[in-house]
Amino acid sequence: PEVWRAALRLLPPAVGTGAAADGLDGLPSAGERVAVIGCGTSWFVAQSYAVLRERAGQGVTDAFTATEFPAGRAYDRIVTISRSGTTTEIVDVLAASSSPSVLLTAVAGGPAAAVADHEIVLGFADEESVVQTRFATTALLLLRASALGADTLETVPADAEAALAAEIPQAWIDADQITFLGTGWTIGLAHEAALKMRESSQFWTESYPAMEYRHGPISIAQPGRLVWVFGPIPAGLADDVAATGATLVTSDLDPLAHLVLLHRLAVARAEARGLDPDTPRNLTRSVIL
Ligand code: F1P
Repeated sequence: PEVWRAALRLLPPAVGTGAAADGLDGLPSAGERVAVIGCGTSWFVAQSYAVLRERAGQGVTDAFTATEFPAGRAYDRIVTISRSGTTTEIVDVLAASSSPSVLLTAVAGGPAAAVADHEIVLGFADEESVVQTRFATTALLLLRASALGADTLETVPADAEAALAAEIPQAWIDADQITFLGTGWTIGLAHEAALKMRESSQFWTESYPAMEYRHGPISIAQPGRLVWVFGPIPAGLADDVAATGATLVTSDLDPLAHLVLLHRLAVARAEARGLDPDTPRNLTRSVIL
């Protein structure tokens, strides 16, 4: 929560009420056509930010995983997200693009920064774990504040405190499958939650836009499985889930804080299986080709 508060303090309270603090040069201005690019967790952060920015009326905002960026398409700005600043696909996109670009990273002066026009270093949000939790959520909170205004997000760090203090029900730890759902900007959170569980606890998860759930994925719902929804649940979906016997998980917390609760469940499940949640098998801190 303190890291999130520090991120919010970097921005002026409301959008358009003043210059951002030193070190935040390069964030998009209202009206710009923006591409947001990341890999893995950073791609899901990109997806959430893209929806938030566009729905805040700030301009067309498209998210891509780096290898699928349509190189021929014109954007006013490319926002790249990479904790390590070393991910090869990110470096390749920045090196090939002539659009103004900004990199959000935890580590200054890496190869991605060398080919970006601006670098925003959130070193205070870095973490030792291979699995991204603090950096990714802090980067998203910062980007969210840049689109909506930091004043609208003042209570979010307190919600993270609540998530850190909450009890994790044993039934969640014992569940034999989890499907994560979201709408709008929380779809990225759903994908990120599913990835986090797979990485940290080698556990079977799936994720979808909420209304896609009824178009097939609901087939696997049954007692002993969780359907975890980030943000508002669409009308009728709770009844559909209840009819399957699966357990619905929703929260009054801010959806980003609800993701923190999921981080804690991932750790609990990893520990229950004797795994180290910070160092998943087959995964390194960044993927360099
Ligand atoms: C991207 C990433 C992470 C993943 C793992 C490998 O890293 O795919 O999302 O958890 O650490 O790298 P980055 O570009 O944000 O450094």
